[in-house]
Amino acid sequence: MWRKLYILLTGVFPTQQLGRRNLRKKRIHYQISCTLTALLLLLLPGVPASNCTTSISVLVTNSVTSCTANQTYSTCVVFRGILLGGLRRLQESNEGFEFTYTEDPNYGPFLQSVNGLAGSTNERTYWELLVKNENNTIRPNVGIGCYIPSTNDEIILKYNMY
Ligand code: B12
Repeated sequence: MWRKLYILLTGVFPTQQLGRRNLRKKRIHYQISCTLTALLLLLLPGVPASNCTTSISVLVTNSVTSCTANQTYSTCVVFRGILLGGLRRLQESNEGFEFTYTEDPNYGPFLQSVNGLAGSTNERTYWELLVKNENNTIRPNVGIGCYIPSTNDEIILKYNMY
């Protein structure tokens, strides 16, 4: 069984004398293995996404300058995964969501900018993290590197003042 699987996946026959019939067989196996490899490669990028079981939405809102419209996106995190992972996945999905963060030595990732708009110490602005689930809105007492979303959380990234 392992020998057959090996031949099918690699297209290579273990060292042995091959007659004409076997040579033809080998070619067919090779073609099958090429097709299988191509199929596997096509499926591979989908593998991490299939682990992504906690669906969340992300609302980007601005309470400082009213000129930017609210934007809502969908993303997901893996089982007990952190929000930062979901935000990265969303950014990589090219749906128009971009963010940057800085690394605080004590508290970890600090959300610095969203969609090109950055918080500023001079202007006393920052991106506040809020979470709405079943009509309750909370202000988590941890940042994007520690918050673990629950299914159907609405993550609110609110440009705000302090
Ligand atoms: C002031 C303050 C802020 C200010 C900082 C602005 C500024 N330039 O001063 C603002 C309003 C921006 C802020 C935001 C948040 N904060 Co705050 N903040 C504080 C506070 C009250 C004092 C920090 C301070 O000035 N220390 C003194 C200076 C000299 O030390 P420092 O190391 O340079 O301080 C910097 C860091 O603390 C950093 N910082 C502040 N808050 C946070 C939060 C996170 C997650 C990170 C990575 C860094 C960070 O900003 C400070 C100035 O640069 C502390 C509580 C405390 N008493 O310590 C909470 C505290 C640090 N914040 C906290 C939290 C949770 C947040 C938010 C995630 C709240 C939210 N849900 O939106 C957001 C961060 C969102 C984001 N964009 O990532 C928690 C962090 C706990 C943790 N383990 O993650 C603390 C401990 C309060 C708490 N709830 O217990 N915060």
